[in-house]
Amino acid sequence: MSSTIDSILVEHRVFSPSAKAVAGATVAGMESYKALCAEAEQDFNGFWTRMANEHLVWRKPFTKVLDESEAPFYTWFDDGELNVSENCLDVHLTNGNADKTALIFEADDGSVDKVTYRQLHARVCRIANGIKSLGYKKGDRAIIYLPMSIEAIACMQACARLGVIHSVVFGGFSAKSLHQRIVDVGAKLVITADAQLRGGRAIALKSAVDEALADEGGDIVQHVIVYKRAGSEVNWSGSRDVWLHELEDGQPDSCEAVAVEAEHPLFILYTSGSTGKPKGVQHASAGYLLWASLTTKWVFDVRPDDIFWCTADVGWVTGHSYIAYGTLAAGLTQIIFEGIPTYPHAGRFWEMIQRHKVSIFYTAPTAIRSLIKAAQADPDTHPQRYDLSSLRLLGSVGEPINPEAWIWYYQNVGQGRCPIVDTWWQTETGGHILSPLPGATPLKPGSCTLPLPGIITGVVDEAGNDVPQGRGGFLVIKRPWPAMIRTVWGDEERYKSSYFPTDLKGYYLAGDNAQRDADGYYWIMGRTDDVLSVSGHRLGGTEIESALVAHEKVAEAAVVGRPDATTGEAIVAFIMLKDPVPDGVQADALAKELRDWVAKEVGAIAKPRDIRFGNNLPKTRSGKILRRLLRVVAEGKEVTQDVSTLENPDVLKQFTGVY
Ligand code: 6R9
Repeated sequence: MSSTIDSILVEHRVFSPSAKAVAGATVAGMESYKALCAEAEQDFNGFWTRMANEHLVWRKPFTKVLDESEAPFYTWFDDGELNVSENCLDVHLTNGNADKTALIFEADDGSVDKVTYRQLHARVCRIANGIKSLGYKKGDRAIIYLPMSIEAIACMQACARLGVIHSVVFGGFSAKSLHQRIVDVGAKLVITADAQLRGGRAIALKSAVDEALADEGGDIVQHVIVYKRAGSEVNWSGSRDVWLHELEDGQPDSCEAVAVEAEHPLFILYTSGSTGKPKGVQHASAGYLLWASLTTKWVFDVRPDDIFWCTADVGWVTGHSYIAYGTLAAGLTQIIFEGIPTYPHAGRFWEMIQRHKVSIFYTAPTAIRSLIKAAQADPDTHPQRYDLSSLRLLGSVGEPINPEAWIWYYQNVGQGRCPIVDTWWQTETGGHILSPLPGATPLKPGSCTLPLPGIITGVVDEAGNDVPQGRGGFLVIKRPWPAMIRTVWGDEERYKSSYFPTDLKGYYLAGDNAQRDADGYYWIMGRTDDVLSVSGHRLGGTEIESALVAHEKVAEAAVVGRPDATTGEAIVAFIMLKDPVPDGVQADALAKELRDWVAKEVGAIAKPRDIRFGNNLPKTRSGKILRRLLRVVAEGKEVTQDVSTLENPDVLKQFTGVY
């Protein structure tokens, strides 16, 4: 991380919002921002009551706001009832948005399909009726394993309409990971596609589902709904498998939305934690939707004619809050992109912004960095070759954006005209937590600036005391907020120990290191645990280690991140083999075998970039692997730290070969 921090310190420019950005903004000027913060501080429950009444449609009004009696199991608006899908779709049938385009889908091959809010509503209703006809109802769990498509969003919304709790699994995860999630969540229904199309290739999805269901415990699944996307061949189980188009066929265009309690789980999304298997982050209906739609309106400063493009996949939380829920509730027109940024050429993003006249573009630093590299290699893919005059606002999410990338993004994509909102948040927070407001906050490249109104954050030491400005510490959220994680699905102890450790004054522990500057601005300095951020994707080092150790030739493994100019971090695996250490061709072959193994066990996104073999791993006398030393070795640097705690200091010398 040190290279990132060093470069942060050399960029001192501050970019204040232009008069144009302030004019007509949802939150216009710092005074308006401060007034909202003050309102929340003076009357916390009153502030959230006002927001929940102004931004949500309730079936049954709430009388309770925040209930802290079972802390840290907080509830919000507990006695109220609503339906999330009704708030995202039905509201637009009567507010003038019915014939507004909701989704513009651009396929991998460039073909385009559009639906209006009225059409999307009808589609969601037909799918919901189909799901209902199979016998699923409120409280059942469904796994969604679909490519980026109108169908993926419609299926999420259809579940929400019925109170069926969904858990979306990113298409890049393997059958094994899928199986783990199906069993953990107790899913009776799986919704998938025959295959997904990316970069001109069809990648099978249905066969991964078949494989997952064949494993122990997979037989709890009663139905697999299959969206025919690629026309690929699939194996078919007559009693279990149903084509989506046949299920929808003949279903009515309307479907009564089921009113659910505010705290009814809307979805469970698995994310990597510091230890063991992924955690099922459980979100509630009302509080989550309130914050997803409120942050959409504030942070993206939504205007009626905006064309919004978030490049995330619905398999991640960003795709939940800012594609499937908050942005629909806010009535935006959105781009849904099936493909990848480099196909058929690395100018694809800029070409799409030009083609669809995108006004708000929200992406990850890793994408920006890889497109900078591509533009240097091939000037035809440089954003300046495209007409990007429709852009008004840029966003960044997923990992720290280094000032160099920030400035490039600002100058070349935003043409010096568009504010950049660097949004810090997590799967667990449900929506943005630290972020500038484009019509108010002066920007400092590399900083995600300040907490949003109603959010009380801090940087503290091990005892929960605020650290002085300029000093690093744990990023915490001091007061509950409506979109916070409610629990880890099926594991209340893990929820408590991961996020509310004793000694921390009851604060929510984010797992990131941060520091604040003299203006109170937050600078994120990376994770405090072994969670890796690879191309903006959150992966658990422990998960990858367990996968490696499960291979017959591996005795022990340690996985660390090495800073990478493009992907943020690259995965480096240190492997202790059962047999003597190979070299040359044999080592190359074994490294390939292990990479393929990880792809099968966890997913292709988790493949180690570098593999280093040795006869032992550096350990303390009590047997703990010293990953901080391996990080130094992974960077190709010499270890200058104190190695006196090492049982055998010479152990570090053996990892010379990189495969
Ligand atoms: C939304 C999302 C969460 C972790 C988080 C932090 C990192 C996210 C960031 C950022 C610096 C930003 N992170 N946004 N770091 N600046 N703007 O990414 O959720 O996948 O759960 O990851 O990502 O380390 O703790 P998730």
